[in-house]
This record gives sequence, structure tokens and C-alpha cells, in this order.
Amino acid sequence: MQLLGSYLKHHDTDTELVELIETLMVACKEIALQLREGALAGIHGTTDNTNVQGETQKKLDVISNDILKEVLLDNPLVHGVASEEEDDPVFGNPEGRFLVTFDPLDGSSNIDINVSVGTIFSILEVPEGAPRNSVDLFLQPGRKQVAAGYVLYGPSAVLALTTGRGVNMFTLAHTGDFLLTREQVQIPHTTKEFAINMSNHRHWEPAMRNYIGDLLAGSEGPRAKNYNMRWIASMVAEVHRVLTRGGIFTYPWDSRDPQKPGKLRLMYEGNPMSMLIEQAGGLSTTCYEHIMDIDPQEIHQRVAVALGSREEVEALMQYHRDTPSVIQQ
Ligand code: P6P
Repeated sequence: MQLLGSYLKHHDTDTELVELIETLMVACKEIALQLREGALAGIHGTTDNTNVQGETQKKLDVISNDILKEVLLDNPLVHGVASEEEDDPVFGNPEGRFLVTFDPLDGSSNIDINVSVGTIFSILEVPEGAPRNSVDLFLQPGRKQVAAGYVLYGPSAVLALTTGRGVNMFTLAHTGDFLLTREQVQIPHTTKEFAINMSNHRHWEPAMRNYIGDLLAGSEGPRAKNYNMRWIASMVAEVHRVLTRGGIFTYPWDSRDPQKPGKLRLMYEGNPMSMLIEQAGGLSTTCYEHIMDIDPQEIHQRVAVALGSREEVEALMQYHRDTPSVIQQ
């Protein structure tokens, strides 16, 4: 079994990028340990704070965020980090080469019920000659990412990583090493499995209601096959299932808050997951356009997401071309 670092070096990955990824894994290993302790360490439950998203912070949200900030900003390669749990970016070495955005503990509403959660990360470079210590440095489209991935803290801790040359998966061994366990992951182009929070049905656009309605119609319906449904309420776990066996995952726009494009965040959920999905042969869209083509306007902006098996996402997009959108631009 090949070690993460030696696999990356053997595949000519930029040595400073390898160092940064290994630094990230130091933080994720510590988060994995904290999660394993869970209630024993008195770290379940919530704090009295809400984050910039207006969500009540779990104790482990804060702990994970602090671990990532400290470990990353201690590395001189890192100029700055932006986190779901931080109002504004936090800067380190003014000469650092890289920027890192992350959701420190995605799916944290699952912690107290002991269901899988994960750390999502995206790595960008500081644009040549750009003024330093500015939030604008981070506002780059997803196509500019030099690496992206997540660590899923499930029955095993698994890193899914892309540096632009496909997607590989590494499992955390008891030795503390991440070992290669799946190489050059490819998502099946078709699927019979969809993931969506059905309780929002009445709030969706007509196109999404039509699309899901046709999936539910099964073999007698226009899609002429029976579908299965999954919903874990942890994007990292859903994307891991899609990478592992195909499927479509979507969190679309809904009318509960019409000004919000979607629930998920572009810079540290939509973009990194989109890079993984596209590198594995899938598609990742807003239902209308490719997520990684979006020009970000602010660090915590939200995005609608529909990603997974190529032919299934293309079918969903056709429903959205065929039915007039109700979203006010
Ligand atoms: P809902 C977790 O809070 C998250 O951001 C994603 O990981 C997950 O897919 C989604 O929200 C779950 O949302 O509305 O089902 O709780």
C-alpha cells in the first residue's frame, strides 16, 4: 500500500503542494481523533455562538476550525485561509504561495447522532502580483483550484483527493498514515440512485418537481427505470457514495429564501466537490451552469448544487432547459 506523500511525489506533484496536503492531513488526523473521543471528551453539543451563516456552532465545529487554522497558518506556504466558521479570511505568511478554503466539519448536525461528517478543502494559489491580505485573493472560479478534496470521518477515515490528475482515495491506517486504497476513481455515467431532501418538495422550482416526479414514476414513467433514494444530510458522505458507486446528489434553489441561490456554499463546498466530481468523469452544476465556471462575488456566497453521474445530471439540466425558471435573477 502506497503512502500519500510517496504516491503524490511518484506522480510528479508539485513538491510544495505535496507539503501543503500533508500539513492538511496533520490537522485532519487530529480532528479524526477528537471525533473518535466524542462524548468521552465532553465535546458534543453546541456552543452559545452562531457563525456567519447564522447557524449555531457545534463545539466540534469550533475545535475543528481552530485545529485547521493553527496547523495551516503555521506553514509558511500558506498566505491565508477562509473557513465556513470565520466571518473573514485569516492571513499568515505575507509571502505564502497558497490559499486554503475549508468547511472544517461538514454535516456537523450529525455529530451527536454519530453519523459520518467530514472536512472539505480547496487549494488556490495567490494570483501573481495581486495585493496581499485581501479577501479578493480568494474570489477565483473553481477552475483555478490546484487541488481539492475531503476527509470523510466514517467507519474509516478516508481522504478523497484531486490535484488535477484524477481522483485517488487514501485510508487512514492505525499507524497514522494515509494509504492509497482507490486509484483513478471513475463515476459510472448512469445511475438509479438519487439524493435530495424531499421535505423541501413544495419549495422547489417546477423543473425540479418534474424531474423528481419522473424518477419516482419508476419503470412505468418517462425514465423507464426504478430509482432508489438516499439522504444522509452530510454532503461529504453523499459525494463519497457518488464517487464510489455513482448517483446524483442535489440541493437546489428553493423558495423558502428566494434571494439565496441555494443552501450550500460555493467556495468551500460547491467548488471543491465539483473539482472531484469532474475529475472522476461526472458533472457538477447549479441545474443551469457548471459550478466551477461561476465568478465568486463574496467568500460565503451560496450555490445550488446538482452533481454526479454524467448522463443523470445532463437529464436534470434538460428538465431545467425545458421549463421556465421562477428564480428572480
Ligand atoms: P438539510 C450540512 O449541514 C449541509 O451543509 C450538507 O452537508 C448537507 O448535504 C445539507 O446541509 C443537509 O441539509 O436541509 O437536509 O439539513
